This record gives sequence, C-alpha cells and structure tokens, in this order.
Amino acid sequence: MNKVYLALGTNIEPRDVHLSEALNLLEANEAIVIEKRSSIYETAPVGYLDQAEFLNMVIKVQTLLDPLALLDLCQEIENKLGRKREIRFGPRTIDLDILLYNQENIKEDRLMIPHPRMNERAFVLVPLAEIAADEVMPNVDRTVKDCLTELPAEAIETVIKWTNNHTA
Ligand code: GSY
Repeated sequence: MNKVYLALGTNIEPRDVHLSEALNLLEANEAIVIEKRSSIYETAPVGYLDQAEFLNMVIKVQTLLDPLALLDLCQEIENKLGRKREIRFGPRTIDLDILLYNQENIKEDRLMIPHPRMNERAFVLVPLAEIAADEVMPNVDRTVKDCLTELPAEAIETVIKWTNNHTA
C-alpha cells in the first residue's frame, strides 16, 4: 500500500457539492481508501487573483495505484465533474492534486511530487497540518508544521475553516 496526500480545491458553485462528488468518486475506486479528511477551508485565491474564493481540503489516502495511474484517476474525476481548463490558474469546478506519495521525489513530464510550491501555500499547509503536521516533505526535507510556521501571518489568515450555513 502507498500512503498519499491529495489536495482538493474548487471555486465554482456549488463548491461543497463538487468536493463531495470528488470524494465519492475517489472512494468508489476499489484501489483507494480514504483514511483521513481535513476540515474544509475557505481560502483567498493565490496566483490568478481575479476569481472567486476557493474551498480547499486535504485527504490522506491508501492506494495500490502507482503515481501515474493515480494522476490518471484524478484527471478522470476532474473531467467527469466538468472541469474545463479555460484560463490557466483560473476558476475550476474541481482540482485534485497529488501532494505527497510516500516519501518519494518524482519528476515526470506529467507529474511532480511533492507538488511544486506546496510548502509555500497556506491553502495547502493549513489543511495538511490538521491531519499530518509531522509529515516530511522530501523535496525540502522539512515537516508540514515547520513550513507552516514560516508562512506570513497574513497568508495564514486568508485560510478560514468553512461551515455550511445554507439551509435546505
Ligand atoms: O493549485 C490549485 C488551484 N488553485 C488554488 C486553490 O486551490 N486555492 C487557492 N486559494 N488558490 C488557488 N490558486 C490556484 S491556481
């Protein structure tokens, strides 16, 4: 079995529904077991700023899939949920990123693990620290919790625990 952390993000409504559907599709795959889920966080967009706020979360998964097969599955789920890559770094129904795969450093044409710049992004580190504070990122040889404490307070403040206040 391989220990993997995945990041989920969405900034097109209904955002919570896209997260649930992605989790259901992952769980429906017999080679995947979701072991832990972080809370859901509402986060200010990073990179391309002129877009809506995201919901982000991180999950811990045990899987028999190798990294490229897992990437294929993530992209299949993104496509199923209607993701169109219209603006690079722009709005998306769902984004599924492989953050960590065991303690491996992987550089393929299609895939880099650990996920590039994950150690600098509050929208990744805050949910990841909730479920895996002591996990080491092998590309920088630092724990999640250490990288998080080095981020500016202003970045961490843009990541806020989200609760669903909508009534049915
Ligand atoms: O890298 C994932 C997509 N993405 C996000 C995101 O998921 N959350 C936030 N807050 N900003 C983002 N910018 C990009 S691109």
